[in-house]
Amino acid sequence: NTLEPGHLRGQGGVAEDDVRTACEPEALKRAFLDHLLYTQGKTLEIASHNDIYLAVAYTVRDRLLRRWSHTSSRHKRHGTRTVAYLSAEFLIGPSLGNNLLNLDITDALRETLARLGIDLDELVRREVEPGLGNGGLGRLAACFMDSLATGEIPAIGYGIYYEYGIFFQTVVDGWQVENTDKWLRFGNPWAIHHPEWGVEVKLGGYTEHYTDDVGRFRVRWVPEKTVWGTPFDTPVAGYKVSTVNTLRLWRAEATEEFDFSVFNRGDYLGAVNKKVTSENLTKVLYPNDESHQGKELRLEQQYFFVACALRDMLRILEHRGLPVTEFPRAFAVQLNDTHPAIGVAELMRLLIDEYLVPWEQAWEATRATFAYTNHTLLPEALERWPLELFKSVLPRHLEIIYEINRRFLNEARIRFFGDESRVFRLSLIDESGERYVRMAHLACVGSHAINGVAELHSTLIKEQLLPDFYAMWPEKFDSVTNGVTPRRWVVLSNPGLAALATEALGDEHWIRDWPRIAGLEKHADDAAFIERWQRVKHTNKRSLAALIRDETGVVVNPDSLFDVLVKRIHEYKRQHLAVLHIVTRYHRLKTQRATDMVPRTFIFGGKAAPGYVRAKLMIKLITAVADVVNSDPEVRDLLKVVFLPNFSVSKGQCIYPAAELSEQISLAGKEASGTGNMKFAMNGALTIGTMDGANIEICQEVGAENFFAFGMSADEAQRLLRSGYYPRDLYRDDAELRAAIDLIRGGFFSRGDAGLFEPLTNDLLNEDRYMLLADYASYVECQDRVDAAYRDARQWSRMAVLNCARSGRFSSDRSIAEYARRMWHTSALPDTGHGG
Ligand code: B1H
Repeated sequence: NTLEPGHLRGQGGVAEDDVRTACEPEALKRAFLDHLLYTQGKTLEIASHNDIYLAVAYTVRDRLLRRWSHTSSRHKRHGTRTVAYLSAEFLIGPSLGNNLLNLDITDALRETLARLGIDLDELVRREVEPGLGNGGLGRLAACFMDSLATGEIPAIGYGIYYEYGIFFQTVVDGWQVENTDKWLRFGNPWAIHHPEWGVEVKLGGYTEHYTDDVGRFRVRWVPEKTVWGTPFDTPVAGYKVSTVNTLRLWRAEATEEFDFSVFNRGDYLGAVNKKVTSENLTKVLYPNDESHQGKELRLEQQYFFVACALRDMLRILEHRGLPVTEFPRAFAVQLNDTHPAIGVAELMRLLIDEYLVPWEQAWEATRATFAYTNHTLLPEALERWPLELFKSVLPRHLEIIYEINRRFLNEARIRFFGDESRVFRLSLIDESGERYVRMAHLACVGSHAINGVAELHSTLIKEQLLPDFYAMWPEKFDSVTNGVTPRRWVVLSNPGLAALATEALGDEHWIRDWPRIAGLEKHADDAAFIERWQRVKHTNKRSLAALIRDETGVVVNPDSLFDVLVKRIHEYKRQHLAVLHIVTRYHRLKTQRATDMVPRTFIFGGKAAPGYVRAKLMIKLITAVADVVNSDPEVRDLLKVVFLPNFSVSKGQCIYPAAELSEQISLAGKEASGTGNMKFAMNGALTIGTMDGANIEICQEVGAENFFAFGMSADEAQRLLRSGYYPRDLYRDDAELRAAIDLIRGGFFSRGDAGLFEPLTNDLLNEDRYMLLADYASYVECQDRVDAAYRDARQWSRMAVLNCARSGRFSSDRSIAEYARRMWHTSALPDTGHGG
């Protein structure tokens, strides 16, 4: 980082800030009142909360746009390589607080608005967030956008402007109920629609092969339909730098208002219907985290946004006066999982069919352009499209994939002489039964780099997921451990900790250079510092307790240990293992009068995919146990269980800073990385976790003595599975485990309905794919050690400080620096303030 923090003088101003975008209190006031009147058409007297919010947001946006236009012209002038981050999900969270922070105008605006009787913090708290992602993968893309801008790396995020984001979760009688997330209802002030950059996207139909006038062999794709894609641009500001990058999300529309041939036949409704069908394309985000559904609309969504993105990059290239052959030097395209992997075939199609580039040259350019990040090893999440479906949506792409495959397999046959079974396994087409296109294989052959998202995950990719590709191209495989942005996850979420860090470290450099947080380590034994640390944590716990009371009616004790498990609900993440532990505690309380137990509050949150029956039953189990435990007078304050509905970015911002124990209890080998684990550690929670994903690296960094590790390693789990795993034996031999399972399946938590949780308990006894029972004893024993450690408040806080101080590696700034250097070959393009 060569930049002086705050090199933008005065409250976040760029040198050329004009009257309109100046950041002094007077200018902010003028701008706000102008927007209120001239954009919203209201005076302060009659303005609604939303009018005020929008006028404030527009005031902030003007300042972003000013910097954004400077950034664009600087990028154009220097013609440096731009990162195009392709992702079906961007879970950016609320924008106002983040933009104020990065522009460094929070205090000025707060003061200005206060004088008008407006509470800025209330506007920030009440902002609706766009839920354009499912979980970790989408949130990672958002953290990366923040780090790219902060690192001043030219970048555009490309994705989909879903009209409905991830569903809104409520809990009724203990069951998850989904409600549509109409996030655009009151307008989205951050995005600017650019219909003039619209592109036409073809879908379906067939291909025609012909020879053109000059005797060249050509292919024409005759589509069944076309849709029109237009971008919505959201400026993404870096932290206290002048760079503002772009998040460009595409919405589908009908190509023409009416299909006139149908219209003229008098079928007015049919014509309108066609328009509606086109618009369905970007209507809704698929809510199935980590489970692939071979739905036609989903494939269309993926192709749609990728086609729009690549067309857009070609437009930019042309605008810069560069020939198409310069594409790989102008853009580094990162595939966030296989959801945009069709881009490999689409770029080939554009180059060979539309720009008439010879195949070999096009292929070289394509491979130099793309890099692929894998995010999961779960077989049910790996994307494969039935061949017939694929052909009906993308007939030309299937031909191109066949040709890529033909050439690739010839190369493989030479490399693996005589090994036809390996060639069969490598193929882009799965022919073991019904035929499928394997998207991970397409992404692999079409990319120059492939990475996993944590060290263990990357190793397993090489050894188990793609061993044949690894044997062929070992040099392509890499590992980049995930990270999260300390701006949102510490500075915005935990202002108390931020103030303490700045004071202890003497400056704010840690905000852009997170490893400097290591400086807190030398205060870990300072009694005065520890006391302040504890006060911050306690304040955060009280705010979370208030939120819990407001949302669930449950009153929790802020002096109890806050033990938190928030993430998507999935069997491999094993929320039900946490329930087994809670039931064990309850059983101990009832049978042993264990009065010396450390009072704990177990806080759960997370959404289940609407069609994932088992996951929904897991929510019901959590809430059923909560109901019984919370209303048992004998339990008093020793045990409380809450399920906080609708876990989201905003909820996370309240939860992570208040947590003391972070539950990361997936079966080792199943969680690719995890990123929540990092947010907890940064905020000074200790982790109880398995040796899975990035937990392993967190444990390494913070030290095993400051981490509660339990359970089998990935190796041990696989060996046990291979040697024969009999969960029922474990049940038979462990009295506490038996008691816990028996309470659940006996109907104790379901008013005597013994059948309710049987799908869960039967599975645990008979198959237990995620080996909860194998890790149960180790988990419970580890939780007893947690109790013992928590009794010494001073020592606990010391460990908490060390967790935070040693989390330096888990900033997304570090992840982005690794991608930039090793995959993208891009570097920062900072504003030198001399007109570049
Ligand atoms: C992750 C997904 C995912 N891995 C399919 N895979 C989806 C797959 O809608 N879909 O079809 C949506 C999401 N998400 C997560 O990525 C991993 O489970 C985490 O371990 C990891 O931290 C995160 C970011 O790398």
